[in-house]
Amino acid sequence: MGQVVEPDETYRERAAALWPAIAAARRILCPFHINADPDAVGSTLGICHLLAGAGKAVTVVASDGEVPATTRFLPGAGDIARYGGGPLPDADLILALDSSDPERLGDLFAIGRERFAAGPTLVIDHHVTNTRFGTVDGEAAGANFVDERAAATAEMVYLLARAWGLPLAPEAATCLLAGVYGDTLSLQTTSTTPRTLRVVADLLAAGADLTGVVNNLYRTRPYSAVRLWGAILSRAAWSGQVLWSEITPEMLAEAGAGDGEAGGAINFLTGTVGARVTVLLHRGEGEWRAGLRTLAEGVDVAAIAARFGGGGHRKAAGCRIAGGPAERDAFLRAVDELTAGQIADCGLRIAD
Ligand SMILES: [Mn+2]
Repeated sequence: MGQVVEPDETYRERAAALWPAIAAARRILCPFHINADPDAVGSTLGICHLLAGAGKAVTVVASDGEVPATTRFLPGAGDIARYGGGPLPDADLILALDSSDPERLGDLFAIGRERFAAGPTLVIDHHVTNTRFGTVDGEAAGANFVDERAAATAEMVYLLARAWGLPLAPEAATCLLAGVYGDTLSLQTTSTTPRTLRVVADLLAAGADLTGVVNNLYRTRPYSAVRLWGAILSRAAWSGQVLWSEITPEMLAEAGAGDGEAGGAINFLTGTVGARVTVLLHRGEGEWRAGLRTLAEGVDVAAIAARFGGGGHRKAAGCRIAGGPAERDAFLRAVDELTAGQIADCGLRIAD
């Protein structure tokens, strides 16, 4: 197969630290976060295939009961359990991938809070805002591996698989490729590194279905999504140098679309000339769920989202805003001010 990526010292160490809890477990519960994206589903299904190959009984669970349509083609997606409340399934170990904090696991965490606290719970993630909620024997050491340099949690899973010496079947490779392609917008984000590309090369060599990943994640969409995108784009407006739009229940009903069908619209808007930050707001019950993106140098939307109790990455983050249109507008003004402050702080000239 030629050259392959070697996991570095950190990965070998962390892989060794994580392994005892996995080795001791027979039944492993792998929940992925609410409003799942291809990295959440792909990294989780990927590790599921790897550990199933190692003889483990692995159950993958969608914390909010939803499996995004773009990921339903992934090998094993048909077996994903959809959490609908009630006690957690029996398991010797909880393994949470791509979740920056336990609240991202929604009701599954709210109801299983004691189970999470008791452990063993392992956390593998690449979000800079990760709260290290993993625990084994009451200790966080050895229960959390966060690599904020990884473009996707799926990139981490590949390197861990190498460090663990687990063989990678084409099914697992396809799931991990979907994770990397999802979080890097097909290798376009600034988080994409030489290592990311080498991992992708290895995944393709292992038989990953590139055409399936690209078609399902980026090329095909239902007509309802086209209608929804039209509504989102037509509402795009400025608040200072913040470009924003929103998704309301009425818009979804009119388009006949589900919330997940807006996926990608925010990244399209982010390319708008003159936008320092782009905000896409999803209207919920008495609150807004805000996605933030930026292409601007010196702007860190994770820091802005953190001011509102959210988190994420420097160039892509999210948070929740309680209230109605007045609170939404105040939030947008605050984002504009915080952005201007960040640009001033990093010494860049503020362009008019
Ligand atoms: Mn991710």
